[in-house]
Amino acid sequence: MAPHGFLQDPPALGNQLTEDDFLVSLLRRLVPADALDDALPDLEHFGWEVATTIKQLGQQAEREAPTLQQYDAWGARTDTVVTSPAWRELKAVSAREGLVAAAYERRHGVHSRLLQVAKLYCFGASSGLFNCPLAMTDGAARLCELLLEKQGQDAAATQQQQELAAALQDAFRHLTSRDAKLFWTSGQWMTERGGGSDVVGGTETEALAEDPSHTAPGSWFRLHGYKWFTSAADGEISMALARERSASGTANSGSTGRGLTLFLVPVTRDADGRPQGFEVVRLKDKLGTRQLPTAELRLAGMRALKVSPAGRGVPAIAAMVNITRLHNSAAAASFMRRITALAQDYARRRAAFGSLLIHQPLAQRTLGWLHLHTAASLALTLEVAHLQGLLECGGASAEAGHMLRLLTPLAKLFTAKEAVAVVSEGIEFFGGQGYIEGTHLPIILRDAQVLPIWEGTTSVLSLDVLRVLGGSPQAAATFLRQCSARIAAASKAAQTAGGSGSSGAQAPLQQACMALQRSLPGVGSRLEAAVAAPTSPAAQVEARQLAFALARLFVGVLLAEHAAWSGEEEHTLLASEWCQECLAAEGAATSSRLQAEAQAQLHTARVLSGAD
Ligand code: UCC
Ligand code: FAD
Repeated sequence: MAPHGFLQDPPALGNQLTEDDFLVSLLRRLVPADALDDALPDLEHFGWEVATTIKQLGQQAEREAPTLQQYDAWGARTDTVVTSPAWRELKAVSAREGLVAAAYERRHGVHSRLLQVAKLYCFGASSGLFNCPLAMTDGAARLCELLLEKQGQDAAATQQQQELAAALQDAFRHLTSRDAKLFWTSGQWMTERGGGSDVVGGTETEALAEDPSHTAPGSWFRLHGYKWFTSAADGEISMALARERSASGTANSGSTGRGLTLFLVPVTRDADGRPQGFEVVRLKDKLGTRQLPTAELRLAGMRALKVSPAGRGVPAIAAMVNITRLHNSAAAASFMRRITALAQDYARRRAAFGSLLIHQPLAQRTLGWLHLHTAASLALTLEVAHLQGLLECGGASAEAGHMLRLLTPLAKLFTAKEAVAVVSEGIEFFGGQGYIEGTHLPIILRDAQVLPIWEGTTSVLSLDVLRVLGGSPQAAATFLRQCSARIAAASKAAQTAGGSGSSGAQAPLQQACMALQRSLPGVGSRLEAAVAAPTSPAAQVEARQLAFALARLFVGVLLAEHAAWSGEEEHTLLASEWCQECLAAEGAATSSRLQAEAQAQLHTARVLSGAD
């Protein structure tokens, strides 16, 4: 007998690939059979590792949070970031499993990125947040790759350009290595005390050329400033933004006169372990992500290699940020999947009012809701990964390029918010146990809460969506055309199947397609208003609603498309439930109604926010 006469079976975690039917089904549709057959054994093996040994490492890394030893026993400043052995082992595992490398080896051509993201999705919730340094490492690798491609086109390279190419090649080789001894992680130093959203306005760090006659990309600079948030403070390199200045103090900030420049920064220490050109001022005391060493750094003449033209740092680092935003989406879906899988298992072990939760209608509905919202985020994330893979292998049409640019911020902002809501609901499913540290459930909630904040907050990314719509007249039209064509194709497939799918449940899919179709004019009106005046106060006050409307519609399209392909009842129900729950309001939106609403909203926002 248990000590107090009661012992609850804890939830168990199975293979994170094979038990995730929706993931496997999506992969079967998106990846050709030969490539998938080749990739599946590795994914299946990994699916088990993340449920067992890797999960334990992740939990250990949280228990043994990093610390900062600023001085040695003799009083010398060392600023050593002490990490858990588990954290270091997670780095080695990441290298061996090719969690960054796979995207660049391109073993599966255009599908390599998608398969890598699927693996990251399996890894995320077990990774002890090591997926954060991996995101930045992957972003830095992509940046190096793009910069090298640009360099390669220049036949008459100067000596500086050749040196730059050599440094980028060296970094790329380490960032994408499968050898744990060679593998490097990268930081991403953007945020300063003055602001992380408006990076240009907030950056005070200055870059001074070592040799004033050499300031072109490929030249060495010294950085002086203060980076307010630097995660993965134990990385070997970082990509950093700074304001370039000449020795006389004049700014060199490109044509806009306010631009930043991008630098590759080797993070080095001397033989006694003392940091070279920087100090770790402190580690942040955070709500979550406690496994992750997030530091404040003082840069005091740190050596840095200029990698972008003067003043073009933000557009240059955008290539990195777009990859880290994709990782953020994968992490969000991963947290959602983890809490859902655990809740589904727990429902078979926990009884209330005389029967197991799994047999009770309202508990079933809650589990269904968790599953639906997880599936939605996964489908959207894999769509972005698919497009990113096309782009990286030169197979992206102009249309795919527009979709990728629009869907990357949409997926990040949408999945991050979903993760917080889904994980919170999932925690509640466990009752009081969900609130108890030893269950390892609270970690998921506190870690999920960072997803909408870093890599661009929800509001900032909604404004980025406006930037995309305003910057390219084709973006909105492409989005609507894609939705319309894909809904029509799904509807046609559902008609053709005529109820002959495995379950004979095509009527709900037809209804879902009709609901999607009905919502198009409303979303179209929202888009029209945004494109007409993307920087207006009215567009800004509506930006989040627009972004979520676009994301919800597109998720509906993806779920309908998948259901039409598979013909399975479960997928049809996902599509129809999504459309019922999430699209109801869109059909009614007309241009004049939206205009009136935006004006009213501006007034309401001013009054209720206390701004008036
Ligand atoms: O948070 C961070 C690390 C956390 C740890 C890693 C977690 C990874 C996930 C792990 C999962 C567990 S690092 C800090 C991240 N910070 C941000 O993301 C900054 C958020 N703020 C923005 O995104 C803003 O919108 C800014 C900084 C981009 C605004 O800057 P500007 O200079 O005011 O913006 P402009 O003038 O509108 O844009 C400058 C140029 C334009 O191109 P040009 O000059 O050619 O017209 C834009 O089109 O940059 C271009 N641009 C982009 N291009 C801006 N954003 C993008 C983009 N996303 N893609 C392509
Ligand atoms: P602010 O920019 O001051 O924003 C404050 C609020 O204003 C936000 O809610 C924002 O949405 C809102 N806002 C801003 N502009 C507008 C607008 N135009 N309209 C409406 N609302 C607006 N940064 C790095 O560079 N490297 C890292 O490694 C890193 N690691 C991090 C790790 C953790 C755990 C955390 C929490 C943050 C990390 N960050 C890192 C910083 C992160 O990217 C920023 O916190 C984030 O980008 C927001 O910047 P901020 O904190 O300065 O907020």
